[in-house]
Amino acid sequence: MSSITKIKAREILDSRGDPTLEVDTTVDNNFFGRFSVPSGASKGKYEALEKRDGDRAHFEGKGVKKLAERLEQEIAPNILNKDFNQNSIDHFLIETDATTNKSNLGANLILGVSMSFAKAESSKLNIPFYKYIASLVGNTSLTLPIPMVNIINGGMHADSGLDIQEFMIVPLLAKSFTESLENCTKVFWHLKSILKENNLSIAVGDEGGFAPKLGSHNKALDFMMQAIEKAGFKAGFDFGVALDCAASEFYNPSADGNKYLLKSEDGEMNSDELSNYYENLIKNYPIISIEDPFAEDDFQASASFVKNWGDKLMVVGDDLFVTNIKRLEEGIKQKSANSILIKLNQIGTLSETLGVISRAKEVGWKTIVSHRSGETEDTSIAHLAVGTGSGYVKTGSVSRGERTAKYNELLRIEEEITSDYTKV
Ligand code: 2PG
Ligand code: MG
Repeated sequence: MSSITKIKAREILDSRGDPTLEVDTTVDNNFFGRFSVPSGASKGKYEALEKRDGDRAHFEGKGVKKLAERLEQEIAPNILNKDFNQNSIDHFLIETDATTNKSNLGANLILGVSMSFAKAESSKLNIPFYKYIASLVGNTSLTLPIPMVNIINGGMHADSGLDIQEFMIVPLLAKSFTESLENCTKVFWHLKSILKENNLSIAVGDEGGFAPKLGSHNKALDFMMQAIEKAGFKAGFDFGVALDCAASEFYNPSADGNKYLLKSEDGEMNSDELSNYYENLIKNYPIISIEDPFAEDDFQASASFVKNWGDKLMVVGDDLFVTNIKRLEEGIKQKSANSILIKLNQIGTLSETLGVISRAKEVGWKTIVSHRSGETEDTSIAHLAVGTGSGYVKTGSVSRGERTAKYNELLRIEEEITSDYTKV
């Protein structure tokens, strides 16, 4: 147990220039932890609530200054100089909030305390943060994750006009994380040259991938295939492709008839047609993973997709599960996925996040630790991926400092870890 001796909260900026909360926690007077909270753009409707001040005069209502004050003035006095461990601080926060979606205190406030406490604890134990996380879940095999590198941005993350939100490359044969990252970077460079040669924009979107106006998903995938080959690799052998469809963003529940409206494909589809559309992509490109292929309420459509494709692909639930154990249990029951995306701020505490990872692993699902599209320089998710032995990490492209911060931290961690870089 550790005594929380100081809590300080402040408003900082995230990578979109939106205000976000940063929390500093000191335990036993000497040991310091800091965490800054990320923020999504394509948020799942079942995520825990991210609280903002709503004061139009300050950051047009998006500020978190009052939230920081509330933490210091109202919540901290009930925490200071009391003994906690990770479980008890997280439970204290959950009970104080007393809502199902953390709408009283805000998932951002709660996560700020939960994670800064965790980091202070690892400092007290004088161990790297990934080892602290490993100790919480009893994980003895520390492994570096395979990166899913988002080289073309669409959906809510760019104005490229592509409905699919993320086009990612996944290195399949590299022998280390370091080698994985180098190989992905080469493909990214070649994609840049190819776009330039075709007089297309090389400006990047929110997650650091290129965001040219390509007009169709096939075009995006064709350019990716070319970039992989030009970088000296074989598509489908050295590299696979992962897509995040984030389908809730192009699903319109009030549309008459077909509710999936894919602007870049000029198509209105029902879930069967959308499934056929994906099938076509899978047959033509080396797709190894598809995230949120259907809307966040459609456990059923995802389940049929898993039935058809689950033995060949990772079918990943993000908005579908929102790192929430109840939704995960529903997904396990209905077999609506075989993999889960993990985002700390979707649920709000480290303990709940670790519970979800453990449960997913227990049923043999793959886990992907993920950033948000609005990020900070914080590198904690690199440690979360290693400490939990999650097979994959998704933290954007190999550009934009808030994205490379996580990859660079994984390079540093790899220097300390001797275990094999194996495929999970
Ligand atoms: C996603 C995420 C991260 P956002 O949908 O997987 O890439 O996006 O943070 O905008 O929800
Ligand atoms: Mg997603």
